[in-house]
Amino acid sequence: MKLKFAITVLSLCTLSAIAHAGSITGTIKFEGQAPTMKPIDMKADPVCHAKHADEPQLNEVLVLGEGQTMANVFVEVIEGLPDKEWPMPEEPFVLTQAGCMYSPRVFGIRVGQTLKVLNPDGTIHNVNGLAIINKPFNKGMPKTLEQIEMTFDQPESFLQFRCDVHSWMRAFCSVMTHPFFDTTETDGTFEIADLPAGEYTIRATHEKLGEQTAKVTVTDDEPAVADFAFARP
Ligand SMILES: [Cu+2]
Repeated sequence: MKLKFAITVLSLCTLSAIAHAGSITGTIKFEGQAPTMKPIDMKADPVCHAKHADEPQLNEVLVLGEGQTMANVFVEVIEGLPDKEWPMPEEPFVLTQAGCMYSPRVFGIRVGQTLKVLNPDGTIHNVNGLAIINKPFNKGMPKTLEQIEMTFDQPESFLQFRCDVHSWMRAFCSVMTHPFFDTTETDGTFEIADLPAGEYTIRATHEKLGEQTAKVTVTDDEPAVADFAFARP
């Protein structure tokens, strides 16, 4: 994917009091004139439409915070980890469809971890998983079915979820073999914690603006910082 982008990687950080060792942090920003996100027309389903009566729901392809910080960028370690079994979260990961929008839109889950998908809307959704490496699935969720569960048995990046009832609904799930990943929120920041000291390659991926990688040195006593900037191609 050819992208014109600026990338800044600061491998040293001067913060010491608050950040802890063995971590990578950073901020991700959008550079240039940001496109205006349009409201989503949900009139096709009056239940969805009514849930956003006070304020229209904007398209979430690009979600920016103050200073054009970017939400929904998935950051993960892709090289440098020792080959071992990493501890698994005990809790399932929860994806909701409240207000006829997937939340979170972009997320990571572990191979074998339960994904709980909620339908609190009182309308029908279907969860169409366009898996390429895992087995594709398509599960209907009539309004009486408030919860389903699933797991994934293979790592896969940006497995896309769609709802065929509501064409605007999209989510992207990365199925991971380790816990060293994070998704930015509106403030654009991420933190990958508890990393053993070492040399790593990390990758930041946005659903539309592509991916970037950076090499980062993690030490026991100094957190590393990797900032990324994305722009329109
Ligand atoms: Cu739906």
